[in-house]
Amino acid sequence: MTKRVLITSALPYANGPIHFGHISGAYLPADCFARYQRLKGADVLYLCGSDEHGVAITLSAEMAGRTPKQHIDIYHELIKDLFSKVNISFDHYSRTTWEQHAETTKQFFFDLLENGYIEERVTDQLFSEADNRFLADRYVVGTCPKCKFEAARGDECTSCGASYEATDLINPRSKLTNAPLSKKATKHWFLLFDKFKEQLQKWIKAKEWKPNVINFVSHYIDDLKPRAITRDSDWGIPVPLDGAEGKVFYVWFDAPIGYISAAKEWAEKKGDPDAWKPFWLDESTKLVNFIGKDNIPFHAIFFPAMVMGQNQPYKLVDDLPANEFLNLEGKQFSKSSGWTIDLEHFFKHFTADQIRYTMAANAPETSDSEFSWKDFQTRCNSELLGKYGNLANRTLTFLKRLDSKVPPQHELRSADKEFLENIKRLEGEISLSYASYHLRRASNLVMELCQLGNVYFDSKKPWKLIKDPKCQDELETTLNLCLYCLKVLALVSSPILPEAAQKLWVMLGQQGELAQLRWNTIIEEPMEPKTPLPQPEILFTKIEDPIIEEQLAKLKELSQAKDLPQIKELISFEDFGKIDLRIASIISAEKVKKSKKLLKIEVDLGSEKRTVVSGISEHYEPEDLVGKQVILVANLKPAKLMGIESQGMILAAHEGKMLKLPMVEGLAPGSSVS
Ligand code: B3M
Ligand code: ZN
Repeated sequence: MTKRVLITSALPYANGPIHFGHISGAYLPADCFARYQRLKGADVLYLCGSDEHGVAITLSAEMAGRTPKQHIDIYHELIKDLFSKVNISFDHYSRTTWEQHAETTKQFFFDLLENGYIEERVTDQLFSEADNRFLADRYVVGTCPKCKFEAARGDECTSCGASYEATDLINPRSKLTNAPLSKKATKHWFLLFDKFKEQLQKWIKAKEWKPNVINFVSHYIDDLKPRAITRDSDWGIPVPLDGAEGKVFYVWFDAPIGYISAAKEWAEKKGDPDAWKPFWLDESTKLVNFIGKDNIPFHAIFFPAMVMGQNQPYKLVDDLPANEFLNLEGKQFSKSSGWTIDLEHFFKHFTADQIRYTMAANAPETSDSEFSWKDFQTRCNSELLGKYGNLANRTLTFLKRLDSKVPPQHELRSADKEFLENIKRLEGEISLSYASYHLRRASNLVMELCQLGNVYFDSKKPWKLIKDPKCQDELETTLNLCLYCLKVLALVSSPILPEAAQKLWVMLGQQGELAQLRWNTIIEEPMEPKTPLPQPEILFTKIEDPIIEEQLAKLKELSQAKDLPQIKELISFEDFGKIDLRIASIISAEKVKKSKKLLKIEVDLGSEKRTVVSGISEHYEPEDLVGKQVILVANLKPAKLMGIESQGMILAAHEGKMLKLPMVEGLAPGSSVS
């Protein structure tokens, strides 16, 4: 019986462009696994789609001056396009705004309701009278309840790191309009996740996942509480009950159901509306969710609980390969700060295979890993071109001297037998690595296979054998085996390098699409003598230094330009005149106890002395400041910081994490600055 495998990659939010950092975690590994399983003859369904609901989307859309629909349409297309450029072989790419997805989601909710897992509760949320709507925490700013920082976010404080509910903020305001917010009671539906504790624990115990995942998940299950699965919003799937106007499902309630809807849409598109059922409803299917590590709780706990509460026997996840992150040149990819790769530019100069191989070789399987341009160049030049391309090129070019036909195999010598055994061994290890989600290992072993072929070719010295008529048999055997090695190479590398592998396949005189054939058949069949070999083509091109230098310069330039904050709105001269800036001489400075950042500073303002608390402790030693003259905002309302009243603010200049105080020399304290 053929094995059925359902593979999913996390549904990316259609809320901004995605980058190689995303691709390397949940998409490339899933794609290689899907390609491998297809070659192995499994019945594979590989699904993904855009995650198009949620507050993050409405907020970004509003900030960009678009409707949510316009916003997701833009990013859905952009993301889909990147996936196709990188040759991700989804069987279907859906979106959660597909109308039937709403039906599947509602059915999930009704089953949970019917089975007693849903409860209605009333809680306080922040409400904007001005806009006549409830605001989710991402829309809210206010004063941190802990450190009193005035621009704290709705869910956590960027100054002291505290996390809290938006309703705990002092003076909560709308992030969009600055309108004040007040608490108002609102009704929501809670999923009683705690009711699934035992069932989840039992289920997770039987899994052979990484110990750290099991451990993390078990602790999480112990603490399960009811959670609201609805929100006040007009963007999302409406809650299908009377009295639920203005309520939609929380994005993490509907998103994973998107995996099921995607299968339904796939089935519908291919004209066989029930084709999704064996994948989702048959226990013998293997379900593998590829995700980033930050999505573990949703896939290992919340969604499985939702599935356990259904009347239909949907599959629970079998394997959950959760990857870490890929960084760029030592820092996280970040579109907003320009620390990223311009993809349009990338695909003008480089190929999908080159980036796929580099990401596979650096797959962030056990810890965060790194993309660097230098490493990319080395991988492409020394490995893809120098080992893979070289073996293909030298073998096939040499064969022109034998009429470009596959020569026959004669009696095998011990070196030949050893070569074949090593090919077999590597093929087995590569197969196992793909099957167990060890992409990094698979790509290393592929290079080992290239080296094995190159070493064999070198040791056999066909350029000498060809000169000696007595060595004809040995020559033919050598080249026949080199061709077989290349055929195996094309096969085992094809999940990572689909384009190069197919090209090589054709160059070896093989018929059809490699991706449509079967792994075991290819391995078992020796090279057929007399097969004509077409003119060899270039598999990989060399990446020259200047082009890498250009990339590095571009990265630097983009990130520097982006690091500077935007110039604020224009103000009138009158507005500016309200700020009273003065020269202040520092009399003394000391660290504020229990604070990493704050210094307590006494200054002389000529007419009076002031105490100022300043967040510069990580940049200046107190003793170095004494006697220095700085600029003080002298008419700022006093504020309490760590229990000390700060009577003014010292001006500081920032560049990224760097901070410097603008200083003057030799002016009388209290002199005005304008
Ligand atoms: N969109 C979060 C993310 O992209 C979320 C994944 C949904 S998977 C069902 O990280
Ligand atoms: Zn704080």
